[in-house]
Amino acid sequence: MRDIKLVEVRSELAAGTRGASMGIDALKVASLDKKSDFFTRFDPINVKDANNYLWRENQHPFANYIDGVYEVLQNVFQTIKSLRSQQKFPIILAGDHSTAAGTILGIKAAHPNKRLGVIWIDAHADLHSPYTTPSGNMHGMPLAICLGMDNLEQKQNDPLPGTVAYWKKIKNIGGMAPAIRPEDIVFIGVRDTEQPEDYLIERYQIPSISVETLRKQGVSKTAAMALEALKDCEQVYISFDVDSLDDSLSKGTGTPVPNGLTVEEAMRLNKALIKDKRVCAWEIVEVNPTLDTENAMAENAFAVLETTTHSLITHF
Ligand code: HAR
Ligand code: MN
Ligand code: MN
Ligand code: MN
Repeated sequence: MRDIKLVEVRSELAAGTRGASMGIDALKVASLDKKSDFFTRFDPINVKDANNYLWRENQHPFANYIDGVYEVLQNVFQTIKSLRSQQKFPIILAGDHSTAAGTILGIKAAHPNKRLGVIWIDAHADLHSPYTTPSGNMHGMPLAICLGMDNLEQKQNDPLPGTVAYWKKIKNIGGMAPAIRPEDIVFIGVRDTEQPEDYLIERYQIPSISVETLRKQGVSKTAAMALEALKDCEQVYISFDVDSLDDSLSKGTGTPVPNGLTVEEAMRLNKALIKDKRVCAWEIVEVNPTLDTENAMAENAFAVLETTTHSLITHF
């Protein structure tokens, strides 16, 4: 039996559009509309956000609100490190995707000697640093944080010294950077990247399974391939960004992208992946109900959340 702990992080600062902090509540509304008892089964932990920073001026071009994001990531880190030390299985509901860095660093800190693999289901690669970001939005940076990679070869920006100081502190949360190696990442559904990210994917040969390939070879084979690519890892974390879904199904997210997964594909994929005994945490992010119509995004995301959790409960 897996000892599941639901973790709620109303993160918001790292997205470019306001509203992702309300994503968790939109998931709860979706569960009510579906008459699901999902949320009655868990007593969630609430991780403290730092959304008050939004009423101040952003001091950090090229890493917006990095001072606040640093606080949130530290909070997520502490929570996940503690849960993993107690062998609990965190299911994390978060706003913006920057929180995934706190999750990864926390998993690693609880078991520093276990090699950690990451399955990143997203339209985006989230490999930017303040030196390469096209937007300054830190939800495009969590994997660079965990890899400890600035990608200076592809430098586009000159972040302020104060920003660089925070960036160093963020990469060093937990004090054991880097938490993951590039060869221990697998991308699924990534289809909207910038040149500096393409450079890293190419240079480190990070496997990236496209929606087209997934469809051609089927979901089961894709799941098996992803897990096989991480065969040297003793623990695996799965990050599900809802913009991996097709833009027709994900209007209620900050950065929808065409040619994505169907809800059915996402459900079957996560269901299959989570049956691997090395998987130790699962995260869903980036639902933004302020951009949505009739809560459609949250309903799609909730279907994935419920199915994946059910698969975890029934398999173990
Ligand atoms: N790569 C772009 C940027 O850094 C867009 C990435 C942000 N979107 C996300 N992350 N939701 O997956 O601005
Ligand atoms: Mn993302
Ligand atoms: Mn994304
Ligand atoms: Mn490998």
